[in-house]
Amino acid sequence: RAICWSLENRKLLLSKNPLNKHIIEIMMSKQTNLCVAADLTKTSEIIELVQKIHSFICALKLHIDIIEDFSWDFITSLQTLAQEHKFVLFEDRKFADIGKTMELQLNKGIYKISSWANMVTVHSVAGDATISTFREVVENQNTAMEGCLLIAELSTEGALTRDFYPKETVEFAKKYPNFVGGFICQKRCHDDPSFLYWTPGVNQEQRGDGAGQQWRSIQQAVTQDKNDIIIVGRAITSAQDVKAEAERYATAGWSSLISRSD
Ligand code: 6AU
Repeated sequence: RAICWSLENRKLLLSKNPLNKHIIEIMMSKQTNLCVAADLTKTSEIIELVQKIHSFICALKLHIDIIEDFSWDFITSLQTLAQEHKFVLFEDRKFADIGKTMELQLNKGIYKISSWANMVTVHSVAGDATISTFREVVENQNTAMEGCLLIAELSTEGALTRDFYPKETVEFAKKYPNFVGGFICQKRCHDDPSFLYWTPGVNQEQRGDGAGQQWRSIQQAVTQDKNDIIIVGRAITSAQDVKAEAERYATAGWSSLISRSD
């Protein structure tokens, strides 16, 4: 039987995974498949950004270690905004070490990521034992963590995430369907509609940043490459009118997603 990729049809399947259940409900109620990458270095800049764009996002992606004035008040403010305006907090930490180190990096240090992030990114390069460590962290009650995304494919020129790599990454994810919500990929890397496919490398105007990043249009990312959620950073955060640009990306992203039949 042909797989039906419409969100309506996938909702039940996606809801088996706690992270995807949370995300799909937000996506459908706010009608957005936009995740904004808030790669800003001051907490006030991030809060100001969120105040402008909250209606248009399903997830806010952070790199907590680039922030120069980190504080717990900042985390509390973000959590309040996330609760009120319905989006998930996504720490793009790209864990890639042995399980024990990953556990410490999730739970300890300055940022105590597992206490506030609903989701994180994990590289598959260290093998699937790291993912089983992740499961233990998620199962701990004192955590905000609902699941993770595995990095199947990077957007940069010359990335080594090619050949067998995305396929083997998918094999790991299949072992932990309750904790792995999906993938960071360039092209949909698996034919299973119970995962979500998140893609960075999206910019409607520019094709590269001169430092290895490769951008393509929303149409390419969603319609041709068949990803579900677009991750957009500088195209929105550096725009003159951030709010209008977030709305433009969200509208174009959503219409590409819902008009896709496969
Ligand atoms: O739109 P940009 O290029 O300003 O930002 C893209 C964001 C950045 C990267 O750290 C991240 O997406 N990213 C990732 C993620 C999400 O894991 C993987 C990747 O292959 N490429 C990429 O740009 O915050």
